[in-house]
Amino acid sequence: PQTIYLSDYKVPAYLVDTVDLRFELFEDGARVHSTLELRRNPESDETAAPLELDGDSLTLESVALNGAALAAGDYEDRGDQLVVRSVPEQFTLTVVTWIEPQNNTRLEGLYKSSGMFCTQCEAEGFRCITFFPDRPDVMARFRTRIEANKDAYPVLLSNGNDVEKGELENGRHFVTWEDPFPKPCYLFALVAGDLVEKRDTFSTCSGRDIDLRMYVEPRNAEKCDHAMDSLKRSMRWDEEVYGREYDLDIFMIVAVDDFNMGAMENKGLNIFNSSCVLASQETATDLAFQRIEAIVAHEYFHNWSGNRVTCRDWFQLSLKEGFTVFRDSQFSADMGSPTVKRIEDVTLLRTAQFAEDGGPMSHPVRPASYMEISNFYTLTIYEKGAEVVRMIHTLLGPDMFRKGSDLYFERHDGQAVTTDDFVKAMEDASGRDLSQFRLWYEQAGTPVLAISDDFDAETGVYRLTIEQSIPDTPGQTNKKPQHIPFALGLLGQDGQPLPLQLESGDSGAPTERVLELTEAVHTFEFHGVESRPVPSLLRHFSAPVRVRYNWSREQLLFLMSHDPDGFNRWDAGQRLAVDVIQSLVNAPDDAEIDPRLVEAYRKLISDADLDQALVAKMLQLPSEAYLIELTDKADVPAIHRAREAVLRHLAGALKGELLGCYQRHQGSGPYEVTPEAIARRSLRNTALAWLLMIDDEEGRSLAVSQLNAADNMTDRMGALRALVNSGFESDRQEALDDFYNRFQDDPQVVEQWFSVQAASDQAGQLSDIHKLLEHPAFDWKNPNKIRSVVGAFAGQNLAAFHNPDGSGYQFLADQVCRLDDSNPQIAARLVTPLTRWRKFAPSYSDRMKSALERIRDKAGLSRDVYEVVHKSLA
Ligand code: HT7
Ligand code: ZN
Repeated sequence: PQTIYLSDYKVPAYLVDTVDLRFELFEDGARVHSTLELRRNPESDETAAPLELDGDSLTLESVALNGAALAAGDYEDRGDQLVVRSVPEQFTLTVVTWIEPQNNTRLEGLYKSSGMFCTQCEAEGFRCITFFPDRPDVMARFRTRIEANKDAYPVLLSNGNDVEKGELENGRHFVTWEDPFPKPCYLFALVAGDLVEKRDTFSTCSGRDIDLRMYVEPRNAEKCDHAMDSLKRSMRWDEEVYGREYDLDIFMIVAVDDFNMGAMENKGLNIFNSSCVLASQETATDLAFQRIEAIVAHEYFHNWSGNRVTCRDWFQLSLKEGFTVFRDSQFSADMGSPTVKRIEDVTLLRTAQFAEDGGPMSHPVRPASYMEISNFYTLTIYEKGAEVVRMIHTLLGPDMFRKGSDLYFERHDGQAVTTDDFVKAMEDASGRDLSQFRLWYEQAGTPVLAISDDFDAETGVYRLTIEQSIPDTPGQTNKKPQHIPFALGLLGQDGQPLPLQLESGDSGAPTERVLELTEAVHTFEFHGVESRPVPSLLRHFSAPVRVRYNWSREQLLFLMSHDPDGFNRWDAGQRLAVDVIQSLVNAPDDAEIDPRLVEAYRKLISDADLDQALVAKMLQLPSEAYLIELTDKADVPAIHRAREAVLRHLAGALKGELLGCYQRHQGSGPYEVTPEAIARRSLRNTALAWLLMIDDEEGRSLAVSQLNAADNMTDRMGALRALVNSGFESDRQEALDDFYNRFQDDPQVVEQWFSVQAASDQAGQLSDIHKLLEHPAFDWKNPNKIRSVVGAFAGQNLAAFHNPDGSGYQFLADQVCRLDDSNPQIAARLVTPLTRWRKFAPSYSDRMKSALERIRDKAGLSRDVYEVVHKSLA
C-alpha cells in the first residue's frame, strides 16, 4: 500500500458547488444517480488537470458531461478512480453507479444493519457510494432524494430539511432533503428503515425552536429519554460556554446496531451505535448513562468544531477531534464532578495513550504520514489532542481561551482549516506566542519530567529542578524541549498549603502556580519555607507527561490525606498502590504487604465526611494494564498475581469495613443518575467485589440477593461481575444463565453479558471464549459482539490472554485473519494488543511477534491490517 504524506498536500484541482443525489433503494442493491456542479479551483496551479474522482467497490453504469453521455473512450474507470481527461472550466457531471449495501460487511459507505439502510462516510466512505472528490476540503451543498418501498422503509432521512415527499409506483415512496450548509462528503448521511420517531424541541438562545427527533427500532422506543435530555443539556451548554447556537431547524439522532465506532456527527443527522445512545434504568449501567451523555454531547459539539469549521485534510483530524473531546470533557465535568472526570480522563490517557505513544504506532497529534486513515482515529488524535487544547486553555486562562475560540469560529466559519489555524486564532486573540507550543502537534512521544528537589533549612529556600526529555519514536529522534504548563503546590508539615514565593518576601503569593517549562532544565526557588515541604506536582495533571520523582511512601500517604487538589490525592493513592504491588512482583515470596496501605484504605472506606465520589475512585486499585504500562519487559501473570494478592489482603483485613460500607450505602428511594447516587452504587459494588475476591460467604449471599432484587443494571451487573470473578462456581453459572434468560432479547445487554465473561480470569479462559463465539447470540458481522468477546478477552482478561503457552496470541491472530476480509477496520483495531510485543518479557514477546508474523503472511491482507502489522514488526 501507498504512504500518503502531509508534505504532498495540494489544493483540489476542482471544486464542487452542488451535489444532487438520487438513491433508488432495493433489496438486491441500490442505484445512485449523482449530479455534480463542478468548476476549476482558481487557487490550483494544475490548470489542465484531468478530473479525478475517488471510488471504491462501485459498478459504474453511466457518465454524462453537461447532459451528454460520455463514450467509453472519454473517461476511464480505474476502480478506485473515475478519470475524465478533458473537461471545461465549469460543468455538470452526472454519474450513475450500482452498489450492494446488503453485502457490505465493512460498514463503510451505504450498508444494511438490522434491515435498515444507513451510511458511514467518515473518513473515506463516501467513495463507496458514488464517484466523488472524497477529501474534506471539497465542500458542497447537498440535495438528496431517497426512493424505497414504503412498507419496509417508511422513514427516509438525510441531512438538512425535508423539502418534498410523495408516493411512487409499486408501493414505493420518496423524500427529498436539502442541506443549506456546504459540507465535505464525509458528513453526508442517509437512513431508511422502519423506525419509530421520538420528538422534542429545544428553544435556542435567539428564540428559534429546533425540532429534535430520535429514530430507533420499535423495541427501543423506551430507551431514548436519556439521550434526548443529554442532547438538550449539550445544546444549552454550548450556547452558554462557547456562545454556539444550533443552525438548522431539525436535529436528528438515529440508533443502529452495526457500527464500527461509537457515533458519527453527520450534519443534522447524527448516527449512533445503539450501545452509545440507548439506555434505560433496567438495561444500562451508570457508566453507560455517563458515556451516552458524553457521546451525545461530543457529536453535537462537532456541529461547530468539525462541521461548520472542518479539516483541510485528514492529517488535521485532531483539529476537530482533540478540540471536541476537550469540549465534551469540560461539559461532563460541569454536569458531574470535575475531579472524578479528570481522574477518568487521565486514567485512559496514562494507561492506553501513553502505551500507544511509546509503541510502534506512535505518531504526532498531527501525523506527517499514513497508509490508511481509519487507523489514525487513535487515542493520540483524540485524547492527547484534547490534552493539547487543555494546555492552551491553562496557558491562556478561560477568558482568553474563549476569545480565541470565538475568533477561530468567526474567522474560519465555512472553511476547511489546519491545527495551525486553530493555534493562530488562540495567539491572535490572546497576544501570546505559541510558537514553541506548536511542537506538541509535531513531536510524538510522551515527555518525561525528571524532578529532584532540595531544601536549605538555613535560607528557607526550597529548590525544585525539572528536566524534560522526550523519548525517540518511529522516525523521530533528538526532539526539542516542549512548552509545558506545570501546576504545583507545596504543603507544609501541618498539611497546610504554603505560599509559593518565587521572590523572597512575597508572603501574599498564591498557594498554587502554573510554571511554564520551555527549556530542557529549569530550577525554581521557593522562598520563605520553614521546613521541608511535600511537593504536590503536576496538579490536575496539567500536561500529558510522565513525572519521575522519588516519592517516599510517607509523602504519598501525606498527600493522600492532605492535598487540596483532589486529583493529586487520588494520584498519590495510585502511586502508593503501584509501589506496593510492584514490590510484590519483584519479591513475590516476601508476603508482607505494607500495613500503611491497609490503614490508608481503612480510613478511606470509613470516613463518611470525605467526598464519596472521590473515595469510590480512590478504592480502585491501579489496573493491570496500567501496571504493565509502567513496567519494562512485563511478566503479566506475575503482575496479575501480585495485584490479586494485594486486593485479597486488603479485602481480608478490611472485611468489617467493607460490610459496613456496603450497608451504609444501601440506596433507598427511586433510581437516580446523580453523582452522589453513582458514587454510592460504585462504593457498594466495589465492597461486594472485594468481599467475593476472598470468597466471603456473607459477600456471596449479599451478591445473590442484590442480583435478584436489583431495580437497575448497575447493581445487577455489579453483583453478576462479583460472582463471575469469585470462586463460587455454581452461583456464577446460575447467575449467568438467569441473566441471559432475562435479557436475551436485548442486544446491548447481551453484549455486557458476553464481556463480563470474556474479561474474567475465572470465566474467560480460552476454552470459554471459544464457547462464547459459538453462542447463538454471537454474530461475526456485529462489531459490538466482536468487541465484547474478542476485544474484552485480549484487552481486559490479561492473565488469560498472556498465557505463557502463547495460545491467547494465536487465538487473536486467528480472529484478526478471519475478520480481515469482512471488516478490515475492526480487524486492524483488534490487533492492537499484539503490537505492544516489545513491552513484555522475552518468552511472551517472542510468541506475540510470531502471532503478528502469521497475520502478516495472510494472503490478500487489507491495507488497514497491513499498516498496523508492518509498522509493529519494523
Ligand atoms: N468523527 C467520527 C469518527 C467515526 C469514524 C471514523 C472511521 C470509521 C468509522 C467511524 N465512525 C465514526 C466519530 C467522532 O469522533 O465523533
Ligand atoms: Zn469526534
